[in-house]
Formats: sequence, structure tokens, C-alpha cells
Amino acid sequence: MNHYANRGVVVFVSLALFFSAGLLSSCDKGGDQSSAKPAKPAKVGKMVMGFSQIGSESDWRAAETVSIKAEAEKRGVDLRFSDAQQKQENQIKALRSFISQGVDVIVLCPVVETGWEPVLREISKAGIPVILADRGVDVSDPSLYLAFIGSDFVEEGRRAAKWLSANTTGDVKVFELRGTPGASCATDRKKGFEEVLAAPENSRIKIVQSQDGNFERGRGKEVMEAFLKTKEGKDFNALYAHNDDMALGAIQAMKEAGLKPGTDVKIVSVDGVKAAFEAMVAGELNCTVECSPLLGPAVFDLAEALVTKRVKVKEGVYDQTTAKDVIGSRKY
Ligand code: GZL
Repeated sequence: MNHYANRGVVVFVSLALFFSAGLLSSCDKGGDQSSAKPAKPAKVGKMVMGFSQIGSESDWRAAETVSIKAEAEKRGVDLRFSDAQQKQENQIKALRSFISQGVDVIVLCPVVETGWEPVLREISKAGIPVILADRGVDVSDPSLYLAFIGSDFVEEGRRAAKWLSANTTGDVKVFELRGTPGASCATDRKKGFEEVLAAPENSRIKIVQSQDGNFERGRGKEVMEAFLKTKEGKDFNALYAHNDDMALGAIQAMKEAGLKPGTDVKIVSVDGVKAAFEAMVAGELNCTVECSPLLGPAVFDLAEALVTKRVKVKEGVYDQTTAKDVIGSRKY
């Protein structure tokens, strides 16, 4: 599987300069330039960005959307925002619409990893740069997008398992509430968690059942209600939820079933939304692994570098009234 490079939340500004200088363009594998339009000239005036958002399935997603829209407003960007209600076909429709609108740059939060190659090739032929925000794609030609901005989901899974290992003793029977099937963050959070459990010192920790909750609070509650009625559901003592919203739904179900979440069942989830902190203060959630949704500044820094073909350097003006104060911190 040709996974995107996963380097945490990093702005590949140097990569952006490299690409925007036309040294690398989004062309088909093997350097076939015929299918991709030549790089556009530097944009002057208001940038037009097409943003394909997954949906509004969780508090995390809502926070990401706020971060993007606030940054667009702050920078005076013409943001064409599309909410796909977690349907890939809606995202693909929006991407094609951005091509016909002739946007300067496209940002895609892909709901799942596969199925993007045809539309990404159409975008490449239109000469529009693509930035992946939040989740990754699995494509045979990584030049179909210029950079990925988001978290290291494998590491998030490792951190969840390491917390569980450090904060439990004896046999631990884990129920896993998975995110959207095929989403890079769900696949990788599972991968990282299982990687740590595979260590010999963690042989006492086992996943006894694993179900999809689609990152939604309501589904998390429903799935936990059903699980509690099963044989394993009567003999488990830990929950690993791929996001806080599903954990909070499951906590509701456990309380309604007479269990004490956070005490009878150790609960670790991912995201770090405010409701998770409220649950930890209430003693109902034990741990949340942070995954920042505040991607707006990084996304716009990179988009501006790609579209304007420049990164503005911050500079000041100094005179005799300020020289004494700053001279000690001058680097040149
Ligand atoms: C992770 C993001 C996930 C969050 C969920 O980067 O894609 O999707 O963990 C959200 O809360 O729905």
C-alpha cells in the first residue's frame, strides 16, 4: 500500500517552493508531462480555494471546519467550501465542480483512502495543485497531490496502547470502537495500537472484539449497547475508541447499563476535544490522545506558497529608540 508520508502536522514549505518553482510538477509517473498542464503563473489578487470537507460527524470535524473558515476569512481568501456528509461520491462531485470553477488550489480531506486516482488525474490535467488535509489517500502516483498536512495516526494508536499498558495491571480485555472503515486514521490508529500490543510485555492485553462506529457518538452508543449484550461484553475491562465522540457515546451506554465507566472499564480514546476533558474531570474517561484539528494556518501557509510562488518573510524597521532593546537578540 502506497501510504502518504506521515510526518505529523508539518508544513512542507520547502516542498511548496520546490514545486512552485516548477522543478516538480504533478505529472503522471515516469515524467510523462503530456497529461499535466504546465504549472500556472504566480497568482496575483484574491486566492480562490476549493475545500472538500468530509462532513460534520464529530466535534473534531466541526473544530477543523471552524479553523479553516476562520483562516480563510482572516486572509481574505475566496473559500468554496463543500460538506460531503461523509460520502465519497459527494466529495468527487465537489472536486469536479472546483475544476470547472477554475479554482487556484484544492484542499481535500478524503473520507477514505482509495478511489481518488481518476479525479486526481483530472485535477492534475487542469494544472490545479492539491493539498491533502487531515486524512491520506492511497494512490499509485504520489505526485497527484503536493503535500499532506495532518497527524501521525499510527503514533496516536501507539500512544493509546502505551497509556493502557502503563496504567493497567493483570489481564486486560479490550473492546475496540473503530472509526470509518477505510479511513486512513482508522486503519493507522488500529495499526499503531496493535503494534504496541504485539510486544511480549503486553501479552496480557488483548482486543476481544472490534466494531465500526464511524466516528459518530450515536453509533458509539448503539454499538456499545449491542456489545454489552454479548458474552465478551459481560467480561471486558477496557475500551479503545478511535475518537472521543464514539467513546462518549459508549460511556452513555455503559452508564445506562449500570456500569461505572472510567472505573469498571478503563477508557482511552483519541482527539482531545473539550467534551473528553469534561468526561475525564468527571472520572468517566481515563485518557485522550491529542489529534489537533486546528489545521487552518498550516493549510493556508502552504496554499499561499504554492499559488503565489512565494513565502513572505517577516521583517521589521528599527531605529535608535529600539536598537538597544533588540541588539542582544539579533541573529545577524
Ligand atoms: C482525524 C480525523 C478523525 C477524528 C474524528 O484526523 O480525520 O475524523 O479523529 C473525525 O473525530 O471524525
